[in-house]
Amino acid sequence: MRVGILELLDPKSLLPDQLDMVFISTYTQVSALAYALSKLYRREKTVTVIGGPHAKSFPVDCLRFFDFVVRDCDKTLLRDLFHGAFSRGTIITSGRLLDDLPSVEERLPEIRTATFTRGRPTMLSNVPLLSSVGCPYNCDFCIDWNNPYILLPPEHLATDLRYLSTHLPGMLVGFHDPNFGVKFDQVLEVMETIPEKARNPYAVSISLSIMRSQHRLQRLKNTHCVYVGPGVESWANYSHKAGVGAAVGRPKWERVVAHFAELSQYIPYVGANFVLGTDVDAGAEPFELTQAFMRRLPFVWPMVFIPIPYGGTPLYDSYRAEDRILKPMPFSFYYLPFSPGVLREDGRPVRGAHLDEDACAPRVEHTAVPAETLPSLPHRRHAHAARQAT
Ligand code: B12
Ligand code: SF4
Repeated sequence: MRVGILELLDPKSLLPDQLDMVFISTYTQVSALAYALSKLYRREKTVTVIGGPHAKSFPVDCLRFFDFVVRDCDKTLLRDLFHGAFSRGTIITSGRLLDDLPSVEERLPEIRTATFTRGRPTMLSNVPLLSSVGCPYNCDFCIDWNNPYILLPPEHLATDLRYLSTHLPGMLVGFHDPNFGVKFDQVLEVMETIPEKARNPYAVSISLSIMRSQHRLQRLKNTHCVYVGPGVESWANYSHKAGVGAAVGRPKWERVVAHFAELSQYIPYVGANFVLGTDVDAGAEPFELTQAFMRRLPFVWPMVFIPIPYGGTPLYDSYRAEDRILKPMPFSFYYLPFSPGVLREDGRPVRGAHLDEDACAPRVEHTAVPAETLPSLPHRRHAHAARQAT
């Protein structure tokens, strides 16, 4: 099969034959491939289980193709699943937030397969780590909007960092925390226990509000942070996470630009995430400010996302309530256009995208089969507010 520019093997040939049970994790964009694989396996009487972002967003849709759909998961749930505790055709969840993961040492075989080439690390090899789950902010497009921030046991992070510094020195660590360093001092104190020269470089997704002082930026630099990717999102909203209080429009732009310029003095690679096309964006200003940002800060890598209403988010619930979601459209059409940050102008490469104002029209052409509405976990914040709107 052909995926992008890579010629890949038939994915089914990557696993042994005659399996009893197959587990598949996917995000929504490529869920069609996961569905197709499940169909193939079920023909052979293999039991299929789906988990991960797509299963969380659209569990009912997944049931069309899978025997089991898993939302929150842990060892106990898997043990129960293996022992036949659940009936086929159900959505199951542990009801517990993840609070522990296998260590890097335990995951090493998977890390090798995922990121080494011919058994050896390369320049691009990296190790995913998690120091926390959840986030204190509540951006309406985000799956973490109502998941509270929970720091995973710091001693586990310390063990992993020590292991990495001795067994995989110099390898990039990619933190998968939705919002790294909310408990900044606690996380950084752990990182500072590793001798300075032995610290692995690391990359994080982190809010501007967390990187609010030069002291914090210096600590990120000293612990060998090489990439930060904060979300600016929209010029007309999401300002608290950008550390600019209630400022929007040009005043937000001024402060955010100054902050990014400061970041780049401490962190070698800086990205900026934008969400363009929510209802708060109107007229030419969002495009002009985004373009001005790109031109002012050519060393910041801009990523412009079109908002996607994933199931389980307030964005999805409100669009659905307003009948703005087209039900028959397949999931794969959710994702275009996806705007790159570098375009050409008059034949010359420039930083700055010419974004089409019509892309902001208040109209969503994204599919969806209704998301199922399992009761929220009791500890989740604001859990029912948006759902009540439907
Ligand atoms: C880190 C991260 C990334 C990283 C790493 C991605 C990677 N390939 O590993 C980067 C920055 C590269 C990235 C890119 C993208 N991401 Co991302 N990312 C995340 C983030 C912040 C954390 C994911 C994570 O590692 N969590 C830790 C794990 C342990 O937790 P979990 O995934 O919730 O898993 C739990 C359950 O789902 C279950 N589970 C998970 N997998 C499985 C599998 C099985 C079989 C079972 C039974 C259970 C199970 O067990 C866990 C414990 O309960 C999430 C937001 C979030 N908080 O989930 C977004 C998120 C997953 N990303 C998202 C998206 C859309 C993308 C992109 C498609 C964006 C784009 N357009 O390019 C790309 C995809 C790139 C790719 N090829 O994977 C969406 C997915 C929504 C959806 N329904 O599809 C999310 C949810 C963010 C959002 N918008 O709300 N992402
Ligand atoms: S700050 Fe980031 S992780 Fe937190 S709710 Fe907003 S988008 Fe999600």
